[in-house]
Amino acid sequence: MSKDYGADQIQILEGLEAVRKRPGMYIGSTSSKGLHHLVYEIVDNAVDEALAGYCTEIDISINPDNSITVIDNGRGIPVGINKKKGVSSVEVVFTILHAGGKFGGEGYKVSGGLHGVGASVVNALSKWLEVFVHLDGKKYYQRYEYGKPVAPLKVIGETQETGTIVSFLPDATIFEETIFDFPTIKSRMREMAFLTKGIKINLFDKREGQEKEQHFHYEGGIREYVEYLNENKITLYPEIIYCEGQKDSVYVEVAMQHNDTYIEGCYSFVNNITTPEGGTHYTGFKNAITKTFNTYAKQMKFIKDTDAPLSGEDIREGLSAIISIKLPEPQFEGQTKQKLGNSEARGAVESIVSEQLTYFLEQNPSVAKTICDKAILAQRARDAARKARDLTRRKTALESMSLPGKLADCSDKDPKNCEIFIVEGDSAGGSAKTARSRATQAILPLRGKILNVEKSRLDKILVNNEIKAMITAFGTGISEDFNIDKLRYHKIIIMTDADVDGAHISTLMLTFLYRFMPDLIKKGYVYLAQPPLYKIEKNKQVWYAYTDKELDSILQEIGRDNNNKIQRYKGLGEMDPEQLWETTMDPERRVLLRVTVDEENSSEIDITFNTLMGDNVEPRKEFIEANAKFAKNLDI
Ligand code: TSJ
Repeated sequence: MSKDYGADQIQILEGLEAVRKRPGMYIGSTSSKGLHHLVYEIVDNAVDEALAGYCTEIDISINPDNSITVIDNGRGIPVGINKKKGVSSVEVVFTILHAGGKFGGEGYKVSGGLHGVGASVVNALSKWLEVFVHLDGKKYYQRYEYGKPVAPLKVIGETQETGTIVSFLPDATIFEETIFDFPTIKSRMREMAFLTKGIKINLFDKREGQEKEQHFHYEGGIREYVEYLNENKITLYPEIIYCEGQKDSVYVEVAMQHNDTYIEGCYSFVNNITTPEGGTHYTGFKNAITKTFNTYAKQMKFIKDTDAPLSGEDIREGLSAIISIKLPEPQFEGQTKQKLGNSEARGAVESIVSEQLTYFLEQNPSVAKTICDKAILAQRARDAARKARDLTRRKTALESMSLPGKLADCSDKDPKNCEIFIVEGDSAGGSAKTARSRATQAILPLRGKILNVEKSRLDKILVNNEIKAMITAFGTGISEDFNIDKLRYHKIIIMTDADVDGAHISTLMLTFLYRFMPDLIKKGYVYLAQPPLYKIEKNKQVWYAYTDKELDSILQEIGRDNNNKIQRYKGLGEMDPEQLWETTMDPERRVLLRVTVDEENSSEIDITFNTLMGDNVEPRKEFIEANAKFAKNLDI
């Protein structure tokens, strides 16, 4: 017995050592992303307890020392000695890899999500971790350092409550980033609360000077999630279509509602984990709605038997939907392991949605007609767009589509060296053309506001001159035709005025790029130029300030007196070419923001801007300036 115990201990330590040696294998990365996964991993355990029906409330705190505390009011992690391992079940949870549901004896089983890597990985990657279990009238406590128990679990007092409290401090020698980001945790917790109806999730930031809290509680679950997705949009009907059921041990929940945009916003989850690449459950959903609407539209004679059927895309145009399934042994496939593979999920979702949606359409004929009408319009627009695109495709093939007339191209033909400035307005475009370095900098002036591609159908988009000019200048094609190898410039720089209109135009530009050429953003080719806000002159010397703060510090330095001449730039047009060059375009001196997207959080697109100074300077973390909730800001 004691010999076995010793062998087990060694095995455990080797297991945790493996996690510390190759953290990326267990949590994906040691960047900020991996750091935040630690929190989600612990919260998942508490959510599992809620799914099992024993926990109603979870508190998460970011503590002043940047450690995390998670508290639930569940049953408490079992404290008895695990027969096989010879230590408490609590210690098993925190020291055995992949403990979730698999380890022996006493019918111990994690209920809901048999996913994730478990609390032991968090423990292994923490400088310290403390657990309190409230159970059977007692308070139990144990502490670990670098994954190793300091002492066995012991009773430290009495309590009438039940629940589990876990605190941990990520090991700074393992993570590149150890500061938690409140908005990141906030949006994941909101998502968790939507996906777990009825649960109360309270999030606290207790760090000095940034104290704040958020409370999430949705009795309507994913129905409220869909309301949230459509919050700033015009919906086509007031009802949320909702389907729920279980088949072959797959529990299925779907909620959906159309809005008046042309964008599909369907998000799928398996055991509360997002599946950005979809998979069998999402396929089942798409099959179900395509078949059900076609059957209904034919039956009601909205479309003739001889007409082409409505395509899935036509029906999903403007659809916001959440597909959430729970199943015991999810298999994830694909490069990023984000695509569900279980075939039983397809059948379960397809049959539950088909049956309940058919019933809904029969009960709600006016909603059904609204959706069918919209899908039929979408089908016509798509036909028109296809024709327009076939035309451009043929052009590309035959006459290699000539570059737009307004483009002042650069002479260097190696995309790596080249950049294109998309400039608002002809006059600023003129200055930029004069100012530029001809060899490597191309200028494309655009006139006025560009089309909001989320509010227009593809046929309109593809005949818009501004958009056509960008597509041909970039050289990549769009959507299915997109080919990044044909990109003609490795920097696409959006240059607009530093005012509200300019911000609006940048947003519309980014919307277009994100919807039609998302890889340009994902691969880091898209930038925003940063024209200065102020010019300060004193005794023939000139300074530029890019923010109000910078203006302040410059004035501090040179003294606030009457010899200062301060000019506030209202637009790029106010600068002469030389000024534009030295403040905004010169690779040696300019400030650029690189645009990135947070892909984990697809239902809430986060476009982030990272400041780059000069060309050869590394991104400077302390400079991360703006974090715009992109999807929510489209209607400014
Ligand atoms: F795993 C963990 F330590 F990270 C953790 C677990 C962290 C937090 C905040 C909570 C939990 C947790 C685990 N809360 N509730 C539970 N429940 C159980 O472990 C449990 C309790 C009773 C039974 C039973 O069958 O009686 C089974 C389980 C899995």
